[in-house]
Amino acid sequence: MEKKSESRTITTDGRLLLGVMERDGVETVWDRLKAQQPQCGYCDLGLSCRNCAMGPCRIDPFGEGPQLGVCGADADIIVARNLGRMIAAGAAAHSDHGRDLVEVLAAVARDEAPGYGIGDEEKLRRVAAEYGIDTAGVRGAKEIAADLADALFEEYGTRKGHLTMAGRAPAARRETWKRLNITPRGVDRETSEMMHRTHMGVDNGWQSLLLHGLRNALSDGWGGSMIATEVSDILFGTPAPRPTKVNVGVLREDEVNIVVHGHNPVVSEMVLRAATNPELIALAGERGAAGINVAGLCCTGNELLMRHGIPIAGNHLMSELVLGTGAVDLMLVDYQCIMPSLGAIAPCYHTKMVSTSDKARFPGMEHIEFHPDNAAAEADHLVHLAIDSYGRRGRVTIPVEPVDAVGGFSVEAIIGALGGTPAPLVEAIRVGKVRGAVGVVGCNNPKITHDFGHVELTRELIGHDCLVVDTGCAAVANAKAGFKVNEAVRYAGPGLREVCDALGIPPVLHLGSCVDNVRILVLAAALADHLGVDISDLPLAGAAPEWYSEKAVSIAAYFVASGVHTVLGPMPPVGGSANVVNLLTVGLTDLLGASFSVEPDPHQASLLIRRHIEAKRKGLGLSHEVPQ
Ligand code: BF8
Ligand code: SF4
Repeated sequence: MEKKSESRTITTDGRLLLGVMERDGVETVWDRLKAQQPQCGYCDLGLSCRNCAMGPCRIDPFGEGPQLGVCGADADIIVARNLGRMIAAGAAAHSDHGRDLVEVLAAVARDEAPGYGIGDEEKLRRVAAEYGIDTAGVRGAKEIAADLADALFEEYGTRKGHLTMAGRAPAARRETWKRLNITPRGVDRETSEMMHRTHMGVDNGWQSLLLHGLRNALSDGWGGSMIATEVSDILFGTPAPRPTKVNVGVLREDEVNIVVHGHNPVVSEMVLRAATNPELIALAGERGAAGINVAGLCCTGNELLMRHGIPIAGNHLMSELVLGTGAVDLMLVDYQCIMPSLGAIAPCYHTKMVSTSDKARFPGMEHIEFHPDNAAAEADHLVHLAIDSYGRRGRVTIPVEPVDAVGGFSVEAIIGALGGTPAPLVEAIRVGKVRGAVGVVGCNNPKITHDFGHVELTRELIGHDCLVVDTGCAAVANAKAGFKVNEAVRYAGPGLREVCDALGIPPVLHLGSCVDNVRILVLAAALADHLGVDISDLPLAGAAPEWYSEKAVSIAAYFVASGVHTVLGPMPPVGGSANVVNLLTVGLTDLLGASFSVEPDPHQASLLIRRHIEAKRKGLGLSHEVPQ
């Protein structure tokens, strides 16, 4: 048993809770992965297609069986179409999340969202000015918010020909996009066009399909996700560094525990507010609880962690295991990355499960729909449900103490820590104390030992003087590993250590949720602009060591299209086409100055990344070495 849990996760809380769930006969994601073996080899290579009813079709990778689908599509077309649809789904998820935030902003402007307000008026004015909105002092915040919400809705189907926020990219990058005809035109347009192109009988050029995939991804990175992040900051405040705690040890045995899971901060912000309502705290006290504790999971958790220092109980592969503590009185979900298994596991441990979004239903969960106009009242109701559930607890197992971390590194906070300009970071890179910076991002995937990819890669990178910025489930993994306190400089190489000590920052900076990957784009653009170069000239890289989701494919594609070389852990389903693989891993370098690599071994991935960084240093005329 011990051995099995060790191959499944590197985390102590994960291993101990796997033991609990095994004792209780509860099936988890790892058991289901095993039951699915062998997984379909055609699908794994991207060689199956069910885009129409003449199919489903598959291409024989060994050249003996069919080489064409019924319509005549070959391996290159089928692989490129499948990848295109993954990007479209990922971009749609992020962008639709962004639209939900814009709806709240519009409702706030109309005074139809009780409990919500403008959390960062300075940012509201700054973003509004970017959209050419009159922000003169006499105009009130709500008036400006109304105009900005209109302008942002317009981005989803813009007729301007390009997204406004794409203007944040360095001029050289925008020129490249223009030359390749991949400037993102509208958030919904690119996703819709991808679905069109991949319909039978439309785009059958594997190269043009892949190029449109990049444009679709850019409409996420410099569009939908960027809108999600910016509007979340405007509504709930721009993050600043603050301490927090991580792992399942953040649950409290003597308090009512509410765990918020998903991605959209709209519901969780309101629940957090309700949890501080003195009447509800008093009610919890009457039921014998010492308080009401809100903790996060996945990216909703990251949103609250970034802005309020709310503790986070775990990342993707902890979402089932956390129920095994028997200490989760209410789990509240919004959307994305919520395993439909949760509703079946929860009753084994008394946990009340509630879904909140009209577009995300789950078996075994009560559905209580949140809208801007009813959110404040519903949040109080949910806290009541949690207090009731506390009284039904059985055995509680909280097997570890939480780990300290610091989150909240928005670009504004990072530039603030640098003294208001990127110059000190650029200088540290120039003199070689910091070799470069790497975004370690993305999910967990049960095909990779939980957190191993993130933690080992990050440990190696900071040990070799690369600053790491992270988001999503990677950020939670690195926080659990203890990399996000100032004392973590002990894991850093001497140069990075000196710089972090001088600035008073950890060697791994938590930039937020997955939509917050756009903070990495904005930071990269600021560094490039400061030096007067393109993003692809900088000693930067991205990595998604344990990715699983379609959103991660979109993120990786917009990183590469923005000029950031990106290393994936798990292989995407493209192996069935040598042409597609070659374009993604080699050919894109000529077009974009960046491409993809795939390397599941974190030590090898670190080597690849450091070689790339040293090559970029050389290109900039900086000191460089040959990483071994
Ligand atoms: O958006 S990192 S497993 S939780 S997809 Fe999901 Fe992946 Fe986690 Fe956040 Ni991002
Ligand atoms: Fe088969 Fe072509 Fe239809 Fe795909 S689109 S299922 S390859 S016939």
